[in-house]
Amino acid sequence: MTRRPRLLSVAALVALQAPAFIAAAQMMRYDGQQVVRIPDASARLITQLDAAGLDIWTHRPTPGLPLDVRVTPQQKAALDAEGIAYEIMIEDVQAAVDAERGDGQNIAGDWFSDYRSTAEVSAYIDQLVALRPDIASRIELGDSLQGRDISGIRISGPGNDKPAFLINGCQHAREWVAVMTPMYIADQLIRQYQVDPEITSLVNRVEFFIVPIVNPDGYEYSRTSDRFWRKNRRGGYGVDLNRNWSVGWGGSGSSGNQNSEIYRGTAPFSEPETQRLRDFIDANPNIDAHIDFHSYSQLILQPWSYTETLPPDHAEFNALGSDMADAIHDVHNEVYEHGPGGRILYIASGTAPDWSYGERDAIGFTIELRDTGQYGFVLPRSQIVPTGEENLAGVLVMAEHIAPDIFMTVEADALFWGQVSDVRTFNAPPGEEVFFYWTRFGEGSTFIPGLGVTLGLDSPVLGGSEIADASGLATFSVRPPNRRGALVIWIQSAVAGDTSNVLVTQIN
Ligand code: 0X9
Ligand code: ZN
Repeated sequence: MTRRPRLLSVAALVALQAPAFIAAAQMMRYDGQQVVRIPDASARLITQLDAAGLDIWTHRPTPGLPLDVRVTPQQKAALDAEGIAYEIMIEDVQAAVDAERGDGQNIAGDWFSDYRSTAEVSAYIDQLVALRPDIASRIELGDSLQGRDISGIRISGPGNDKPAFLINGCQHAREWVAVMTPMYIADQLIRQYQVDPEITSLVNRVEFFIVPIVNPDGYEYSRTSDRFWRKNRRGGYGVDLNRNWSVGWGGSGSSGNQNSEIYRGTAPFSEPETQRLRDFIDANPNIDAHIDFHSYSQLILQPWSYTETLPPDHAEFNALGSDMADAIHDVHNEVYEHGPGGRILYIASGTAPDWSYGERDAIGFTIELRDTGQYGFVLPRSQIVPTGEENLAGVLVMAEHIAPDIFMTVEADALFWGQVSDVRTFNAPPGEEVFFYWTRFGEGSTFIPGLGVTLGLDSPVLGGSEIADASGLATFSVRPPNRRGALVIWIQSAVAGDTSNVLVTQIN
């Protein structure tokens, strides 16, 4: 028996390409199509499939890692004829699309029970701002190619000069859960502010910028015409926005062919959408962290994407990636692998996070959201909230990383009943008024509206305030009142926007 060479004829595949049938409603249909997973696709086969215009859903040329591709019955027969082994991931693509859309009506009630249009996302941003105008405002990055607004939301508690965190979604049109996840994060940062102590503290310490839809033209096209559209709408063929950034632009894992799903465009930043996001990052040089959300595969991709070479900060990124994966796993037991994108996924040149890291020295990660291929891009609506919940946990870990908690420390001399002793606060902002609190009760959480901070104390008593000196030291005189009550007291100091550690000390 002779073994056929595993080389697919590009001509055969192109000839077999069946133009998708356009229904009366102008929504493309995928009757008879399937998504198959080729377990060990070679880099060469992937290039051939891409050149033949096949719709590669996720590509992993590393031996042993799977490649998912959407095929017509004819294309599947061509794979069979070439002896290429595969497993069927989605039996009936049209049925999956129909199930995702339900009866075409939005489910009433919770906003996160269904995928939302650009207009609905925009209106919800306004609703969130209206809930908390003290910490939230709308941001506008400018227009897309077809003149749609690229909008977002800024969320931060009182105070200035904070590290900023940019979270964006939907460079790729068909990755719908990558719109809903940034929106879920925005929703929770606002609704849990002054409710959840960790979120309160992080919103006080970090300036969050959330831009859910970088590619509104492609997203609307995916919603109304072709569910599996990926790129922007340049010339009808489209440019892959995540191949249009300047770091590594033109390298491998991108294509100069307009019909390729990874077409890089004519030059770095040839597209208005990438220009808008780049200009926004340039206008906010305090951006220290950036997550670019995509789907699917459940991956936390650290730099670099354009090369397998490890970045100078690899150890830091790897530790952070691991902590994020753990935090995500703790929520719903979902596994997200982490590692450098160019190593654990595939080389992709001209991506957004490589630019934020390479050109702006921010921590630039890509997160591939749910799932691992059962539904792929057509993730059931019931998974929107769980995906948001687990990724909020990952985002909080990255936020902690750029804004380490507690820059102030509080110390006390030995305290005696009825006797004056000193309490000192270090590392306070020079010239700022520092407030000193104490309580007799164990750790809890109490929000102090005037300062915008959450203390780790139950029923705190304001003990006094001092102006920090040039070295950041503030000294308070304390006299524990009487001998009754607790033998220990809890002490904490605070300035606008931040607090010290909680000191638990005994009264002698
Ligand atoms: O190819 C992309 O742009 C991203 N994957 S997706 O399936 N959502 O299109 C991943 C880019 C991140 N980096 C690397 N692949 N190295
Ligand atoms: Zn993507």
